[in-house]
Amino acid sequence: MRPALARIYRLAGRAHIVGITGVPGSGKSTLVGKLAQKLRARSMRVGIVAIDPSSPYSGGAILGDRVRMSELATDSGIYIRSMATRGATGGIARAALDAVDILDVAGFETVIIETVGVGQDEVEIARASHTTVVISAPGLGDQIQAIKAGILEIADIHVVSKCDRSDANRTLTDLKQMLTLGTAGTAAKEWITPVIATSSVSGQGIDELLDAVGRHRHVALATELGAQRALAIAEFRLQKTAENLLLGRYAKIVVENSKPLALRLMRREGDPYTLADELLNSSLQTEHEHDARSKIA
Ligand SMILES: Nc1nc2c(ncn2[C@@H]2O[C@H](COP(=O)(O)OP(=O)(O)O)[C@@H](O)[C@H]2O)c(=O)[nH]1
Ligand SMILES: [Mg+2]
Repeated sequence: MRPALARIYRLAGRAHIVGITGVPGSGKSTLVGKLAQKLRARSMRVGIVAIDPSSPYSGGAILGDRVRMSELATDSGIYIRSMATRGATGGIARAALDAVDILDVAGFETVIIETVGVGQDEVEIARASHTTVVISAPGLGDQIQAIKAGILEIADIHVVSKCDRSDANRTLTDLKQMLTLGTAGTAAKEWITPVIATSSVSGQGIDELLDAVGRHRHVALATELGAQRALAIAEFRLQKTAENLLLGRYAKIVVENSKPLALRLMRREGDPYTLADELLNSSLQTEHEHDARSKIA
């Protein structure tokens, strides 16, 4: 598996990776469905990685009516991968990033990642995508949810969804107000973060959103801002993979070595910090010995 993924990574790098985030129920999956539909109509191939086990993507249900569903079943221009997996330490799993590479290499021009909408993956998505879309929705509490989640700043594009609802205007005004308060004077000149009102029911704003995504793609590919982002993405990928390898290597050994130390901890012969240090040191030692032995063998 690893050699294959390694080769895939080196071949990847052509797709435009778009992250979609927002709290559960904000309309991410529905919007992704609409975007995918539009992109298909423009003959673009779309890959979707949904890091959300509850996404209603199975069986092609994503694009609405039955006729569409049967069309989709034979449409090789769209591929949807739902992954229930999350990273061992929360956040976006390494496997999700690998899945994006695979779709990239398979020739999908756009790969959309839909996040779960809770926890660490919300912040991480900005370091896994070229373009991050943050969704705020009316009817989910009277505050802009993105503020609470700490993801207001990660948006390249803001969306206020469900604009067919009468309370959406309030959300739109609140969001715009928050943005003028927060980012005065700090905006990069290459890109001004737009705020787009959409409705997956009426179709309002979907074209506008796609255009903004397209314009931001250009920023991501052809500007200094984009180059900085690309480096941040690579850094994240490296850290994520290292973290994964680290856990994979030590998890078992740590478990094996922990019993005697736990006994000492229970008897209060040591404190958690000192003993945890000892556990890590002895595990590293064991790992080195394993390594040395496998090199001799
Ligand atoms: N009125 C309205 N409801 C929507 C819209 N988009 C999604 N919804 C509803 O909002 C709920 C959550 O949608 P979903 O796409 O699953 O949100 P997610 O959890 O963010 O992926 C569902 O009941 C949708 O039918 C919209 O544009 N207008
Ligand atoms: Mg969803």
